Amino acid sequence: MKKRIEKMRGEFTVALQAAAVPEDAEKVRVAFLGKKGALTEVLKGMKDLTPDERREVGALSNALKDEFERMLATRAAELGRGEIEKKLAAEWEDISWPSGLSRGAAHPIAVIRRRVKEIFVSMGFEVLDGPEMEEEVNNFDKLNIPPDHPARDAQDTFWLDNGMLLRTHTSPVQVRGMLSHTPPFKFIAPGKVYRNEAVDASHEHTFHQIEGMVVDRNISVAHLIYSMKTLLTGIFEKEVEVRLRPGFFPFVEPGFELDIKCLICGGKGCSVCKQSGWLELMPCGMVHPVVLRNGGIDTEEFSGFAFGLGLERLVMMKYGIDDIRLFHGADLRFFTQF
Ligand code: 2NL
Repeated sequence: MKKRIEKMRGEFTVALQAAAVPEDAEKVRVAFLGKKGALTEVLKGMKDLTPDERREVGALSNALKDEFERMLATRAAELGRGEIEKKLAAEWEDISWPSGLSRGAAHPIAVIRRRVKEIFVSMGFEVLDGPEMEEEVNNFDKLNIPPDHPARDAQDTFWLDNGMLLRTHTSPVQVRGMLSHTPPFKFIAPGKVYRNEAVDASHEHTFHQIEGMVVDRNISVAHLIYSMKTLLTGIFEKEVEVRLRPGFFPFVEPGFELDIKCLICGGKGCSVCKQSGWLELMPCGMVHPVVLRNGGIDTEEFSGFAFGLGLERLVMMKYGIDDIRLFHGADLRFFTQF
């Protein structure tokens, strides 16, 4: 009987080592320690032994039972861990491995818009917002744009079925600003604007403007030039030379075209500035008294300047981009440069 018990240890060890999953280990437990298990059968046979033999075999088999249980627990833990490791291995991801997805980047228009806003806010300007679907009065009439002006044509303006339009500039935001503020005030109106235009390298149907306006006592062209130079120095990160030429817009008088010294050749003349040494950057001027009065402002006491900045144009100059259509494109090689 002792021999039989000793032999069982070997059989048990071999069977347990062969177990591959926790369920196999359980089968081994049943085969040896279960109700009809091998060791249980041995213990059942003890009744035929002498008391001395019974004591010896009893101690031996109890010790073996304890040993089997310890081995079972150890093996079950090993197999259980193995299961978890297998699962983990299947789910494993190397978080340091480049995923192939780029982190994305801010759109160049957004980068420069943020910078322009920062510069104006630092000069005490308020940032205004307004609707993209507008009334004809706010987009044209109040701005002193005559009823027969070609800009009102369906070829230039997107008219909507409800009689309204998609704003063609951010000026209506400033009209609303004049009516909701009491002077003195200074604000900018950044936003998307729409023109019914054929798209080419320098024209888009949807583009971005930042218009601005200052109304106070004794505002002159000098304030306009100072503010624009502050803006441009901030954007181009160097001293820029500006000049004003006369320009006509119904909402300003006098009106100007503001040019900057060519950023490429420094004024010597190159292909970018078409040998003139200057780049046309933005229209601006002193707010027309009719427009001020339409905005509820007393022109005896107040005057103001205003400007209209095309963001695409500014960004193209800053980064040397030669096709406006790239901004609406999907070429990531373009967008990840800024
Ligand atoms: C443009 C327009 C300019 C303005 C816009 C303005 C607005 C009001 C009164 C007076 Cl409410 N002026 N805006 C002034 C000068 C030029 O430009 O289409 N720029 C790209």
